Amino acid sequence: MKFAHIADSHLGFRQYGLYQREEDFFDVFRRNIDKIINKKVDFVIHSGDLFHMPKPSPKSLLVFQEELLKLREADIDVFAIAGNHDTVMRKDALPPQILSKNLGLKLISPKNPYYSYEDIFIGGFPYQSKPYKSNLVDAFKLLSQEAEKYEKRILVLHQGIDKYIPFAFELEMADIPQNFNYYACGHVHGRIVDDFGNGKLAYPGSTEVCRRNEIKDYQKNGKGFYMVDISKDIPEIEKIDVKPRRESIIKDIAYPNLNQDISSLKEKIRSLDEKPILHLTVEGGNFNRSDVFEKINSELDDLTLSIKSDLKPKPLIKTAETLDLSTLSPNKLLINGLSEYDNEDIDNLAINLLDNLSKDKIDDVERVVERFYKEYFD
Ligand SMILES: [Mn+2]
Repeated sequence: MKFAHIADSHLGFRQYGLYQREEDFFDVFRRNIDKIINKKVDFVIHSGDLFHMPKPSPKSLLVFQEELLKLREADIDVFAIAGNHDTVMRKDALPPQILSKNLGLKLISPKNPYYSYEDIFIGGFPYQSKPYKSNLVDAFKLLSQEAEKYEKRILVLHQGIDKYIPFAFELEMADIPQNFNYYACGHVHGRIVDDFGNGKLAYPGSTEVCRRNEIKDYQKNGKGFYMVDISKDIPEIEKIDVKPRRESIIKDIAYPNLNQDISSLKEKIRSLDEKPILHLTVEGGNFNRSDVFEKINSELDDLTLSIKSDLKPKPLIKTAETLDLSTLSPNKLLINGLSEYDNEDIDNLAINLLDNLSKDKIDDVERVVERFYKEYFD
């Protein structure tokens, strides 16, 4: 008895506002499903964040519908729970997965917290934020009790657990019932397999790279899904890799090597099938930011989908002796401290915040921050 465990496909995520990235997420999802069908599994568990948004675009819904129909054609059942991305945080709100119920999707929800597949219990609870942890703990009592009636038991979750993300968890290890054979988790985008309870606790990770800080795990552990043989005493987990079609490259360049490193990057990029996303850091020299920015872009822009550059020239460190003490003011000190951004808007933001905060004008602060955020990130 084998099943595929997949999570965090984030269909509809248009990273950096680029439609090619949205297509990348669709593409890798389709290839994961093809491989799942190829592996002739009995069923699939999707552990949440199937969609990137609780109100997915018609295209995202369509892509999922097509893949679900392929699985149905192959006689493979699909069980799913909602993650934080595909949940509207409102009582009794329905996740978009519900639209696929009539196509056979088995949605694990507060209304239907568990299913059985032959002698296997498959139960769980959708994502709960930390203040609502008691919902989970209550559900665990019921699930753990019901699961006892089955030979094999799977708990499906979309949560952060303290052991794996110590700064942003909702659940602690001690909250999780011990009597399951497999804990099919989603939410952490890296790949994790651990011993827990009567078996294994696993995060298959996201199917694409959603953030820069996931690149390291991707390079080390790959991306894809897990194929689990639950018939063994301890579930056997096979890591199946499905490579995203586009590479993400992180390169730290010491300024004196700029030319040399750019040519070796060019060479590397020419060997790739798709234009990569490039994360460049240049530091270690007294250089002019806009010159380096221009150089990088003129050399690499055509070869890449997107370049994220972080240019850090050596700061001109001022000692107390060289500082003109007569002109010292809080605003000047603030701007001095922000010199590495070299951005007047950021200087103004800081001065504005300092001014309003020191007068306790919280409403004004909120307005200022909101306006700044809108201009820069919307
Ligand atoms: Mn996610």
